[in-house]
Amino acid sequence: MNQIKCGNAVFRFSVGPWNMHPGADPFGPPVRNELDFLEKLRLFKKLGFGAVQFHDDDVCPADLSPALTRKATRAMKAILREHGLEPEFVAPRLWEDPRTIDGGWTSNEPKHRKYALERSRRAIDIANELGTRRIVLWPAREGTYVREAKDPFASYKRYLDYLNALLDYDKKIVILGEMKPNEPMDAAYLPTPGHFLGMGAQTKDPKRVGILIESAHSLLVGVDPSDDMAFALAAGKLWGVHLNDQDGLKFDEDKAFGAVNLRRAFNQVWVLARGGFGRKGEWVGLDVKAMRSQKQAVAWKHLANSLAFFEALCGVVKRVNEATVSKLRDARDYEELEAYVVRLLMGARK
Ligand code: XLS
Ligand code: MG
Repeated sequence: MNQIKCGNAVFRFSVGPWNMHPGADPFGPPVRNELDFLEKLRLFKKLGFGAVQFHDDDVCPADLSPALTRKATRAMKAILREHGLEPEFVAPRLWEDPRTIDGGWTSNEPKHRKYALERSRRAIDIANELGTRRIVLWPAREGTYVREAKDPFASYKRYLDYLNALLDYDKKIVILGEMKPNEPMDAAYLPTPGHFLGMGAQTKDPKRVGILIESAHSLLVGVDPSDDMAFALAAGKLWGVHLNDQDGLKFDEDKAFGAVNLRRAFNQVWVLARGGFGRKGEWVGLDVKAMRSQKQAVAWKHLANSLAFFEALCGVVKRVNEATVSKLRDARDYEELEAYVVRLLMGARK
């Protein structure tokens, strides 16, 4: 299960340590113990993952000196090697610190913007030491609760300056924007992958600016995730995915991939397979959370199930007869095309 060949694609899987979490939500405290990090790594390996996604402070606390950060990062690198896992990316976690209450690089407060930039540079140092070029930006608080709180022109300029500053800091890193339209803020600047690529094109090095698409984030915009993925793939910009599922326009649920809408999940796998995802070393990442009601001993099943559903959908993708699809498209018999796909999902062999 470590690798699946499907269509033009080679799928290998990654996961973040926050995907095994103790179940706290805005309305209640943790209900499970935080698992020891090494236990998580053993479990990830056992389930078939090949890489780990990191926030900077998943590697070591954010306030360590540069020397201690380097030491801790080297230790983490050794641990990963021992467990047979690779680092996929590092993402600066800019949304939990008191200095980023009102955002990092779009904060109105200059000293807070400075902190956000310094911490992001440090995340790049960690990525280098760990051995990955990928920096993921999930711009959690780069937006507003009320429109008038920040000057949008100033915010867009700060956004661009920030991206340029990161690209300048290290000429080898690539930036993957993971856009989400809302939550925690009411409205994020650059709510979609298209917005981010639009700004990426204005940076000093557009070829190092790409996209990580999370299924639930597309759904929160009301857009089909497979279309977002195809859009980025067609532009050569899909450098990461966070597969999960989402039941309508609510909070970001991070449900197991395929658990809500199998056909929607199928379309994502089909697009990734046709688009040759993974052939340049991209990882199929999960970003899923166990339900709060899940007991400790089985709070890993959301990961196992997501992988199993993905693998089963690869099986469905392999059974798609492209000639049948073309014929039905040519005849404009979309009812039959829909029925064909639904029958495949219900187990039909052809
Ligand atoms: C939150 C995001 C987050 C990122 C990593 O909605 O999905 O978990 O993937 O910073
Ligand atoms: Mg995510």
